[in-house]
Amino acid sequence: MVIAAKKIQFYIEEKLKYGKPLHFTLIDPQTLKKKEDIEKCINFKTDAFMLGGSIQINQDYAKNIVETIKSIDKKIPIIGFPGNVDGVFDYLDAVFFMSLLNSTNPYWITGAQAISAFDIKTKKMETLSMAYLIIEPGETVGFIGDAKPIPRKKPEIACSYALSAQYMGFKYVYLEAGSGAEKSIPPQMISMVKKIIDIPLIIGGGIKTPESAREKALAGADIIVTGNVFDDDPNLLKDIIKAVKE
Ligand code: 1GP
Repeated sequence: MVIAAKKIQFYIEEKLKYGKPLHFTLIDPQTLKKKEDIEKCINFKTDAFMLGGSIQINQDYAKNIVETIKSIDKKIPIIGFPGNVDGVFDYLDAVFFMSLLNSTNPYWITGAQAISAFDIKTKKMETLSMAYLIIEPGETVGFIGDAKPIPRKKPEIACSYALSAQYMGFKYVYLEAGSGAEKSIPPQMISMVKKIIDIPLIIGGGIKTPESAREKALAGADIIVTGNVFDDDPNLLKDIIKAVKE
């Protein structure tokens, strides 16, 4: 039996041992990206790239982005963040094998995963199993994923889902407010979930400022994901990444 080596999982575990949160840059391959902007992210010390999105995925752009990142830095991980079965791009270092646990549609919980599994095996790609939880407002991914978003004021519901995810064997929990969300994940929810689980906690959606990133870090996030900032103002990533790690 051949199982893809857990190199990226090891990379993340080793970095988390330093006791500081990590920053991942999410790139949505809806559009092509400038090499200089990717270079900035790497120079600002983002810890990994995630590649994916919910709609209008362009395979050629995804390939171009992977090649651009690797032409600058061969070692920085590129992890797939598939919004559907077409999101397992070639040449990724690993893929988040995600289950949208609070979807109302089994397709997003186990269906798309079953369809993708053999493709991932053929590609010999490392998988990082992740429970994906949509928190209000949920934005596009909440709509597409038929989610029943967890109310912002009900951190105990997020805790119950996150703990059940750990018991089911997931390696990561991601609390997602949705890309472009006006309101990001509340710090109280982050700290309560962090206290209840032992696996790394990923936070994303609507984090646009260093202050917001810092708030998530202080609340207990292990990995902070920003997406839109890359397209809107890549220079701001310098201060956001600093705020995550200080
Ligand atoms: C979306 O959590 C990510 O999946 C990133 O969200 O684009 O709002 O940073 P933003």
